[in-house]
Amino acid sequence: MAGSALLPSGIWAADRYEELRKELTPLKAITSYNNFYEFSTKKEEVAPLSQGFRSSPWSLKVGGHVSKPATFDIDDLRKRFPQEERIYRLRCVEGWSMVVPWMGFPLAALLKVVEPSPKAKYVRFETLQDWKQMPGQKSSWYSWPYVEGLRLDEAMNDLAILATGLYGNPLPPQNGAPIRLVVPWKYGFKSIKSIVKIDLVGSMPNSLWMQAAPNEYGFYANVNPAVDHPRWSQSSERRIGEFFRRKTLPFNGYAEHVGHLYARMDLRRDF
Ligand SMILES: Nc1nc2c(c(=O)[nH]1)N[C@H]1C(S)=C(S)[C@@H](COP(=O)(O)O)O[C@H]1N2
Ligand SMILES: [Mo]
Repeated sequence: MAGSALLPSGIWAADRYEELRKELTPLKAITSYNNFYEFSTKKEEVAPLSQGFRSSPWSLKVGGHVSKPATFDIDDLRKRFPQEERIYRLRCVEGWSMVVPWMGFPLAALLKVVEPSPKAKYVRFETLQDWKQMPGQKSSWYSWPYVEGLRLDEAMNDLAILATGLYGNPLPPQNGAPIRLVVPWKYGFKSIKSIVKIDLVGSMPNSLWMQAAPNEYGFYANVNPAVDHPRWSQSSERRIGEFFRRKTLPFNGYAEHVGHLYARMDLRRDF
């Protein structure tokens, strides 16, 4: 992979990249402690239950308010968009965190190819629906398929990527093979896995978590130590592999890159 040769340019270098590299969570932990409710709500069950998942062939349909809707084959996507390494903090809304070396490309690069029209205000993402492969989807507790969304300007921010790998190898099923979103300044649930469809839409998408518990999981879900979850504090987190809790950073440490997106918003109300 090209990751290490490509010394992160622009905002990367500024983001204490080499320091984060020293904090990497081991591959073993990243691939065995997973939230992926389509397989199981128990983190340790996800990896074993997902091993036979068919992530090839795979196509990703991009449409909605765009001038050039298209369906991409995953191998074409990998060839068309240069894969970069991006080491990001991942903060789950449940209060734990990791540091993950993703491989992927900016979501903005894909969106530019399909050319969003002026009506496009939000981006809506959808995970595969196939209960034969994903036993968790037999549960009617959640409204499948898993849906997530971003405002268009958030989606165009260079930090938002579509990841296709981690630690230099293709994504394993439990981490969202073959392609998933990674939005490092938001709680982990926004980073939707195993995406089959992306639509540019005019109004705010209704995500699976907003439908499940609107008072607990808002659309924005920016990591914010000052706004507690109704059932627990968000001021600190447990980094997997560490003993002491550490302070949670505003926007998960990415405030200088994304803070401007929310300048005129009340982050307590729009959580
Ligand atoms: N389709 C789908 N995407 C998902 C989830 C899920 O259950 N289904 N869980 C989310 C949550 S809560 C987190 S914390 C991250 C976990 O990603 P990881 O297992 O790669 O660490 O994936 C997110 N993406
Ligand atoms: Mo999460």
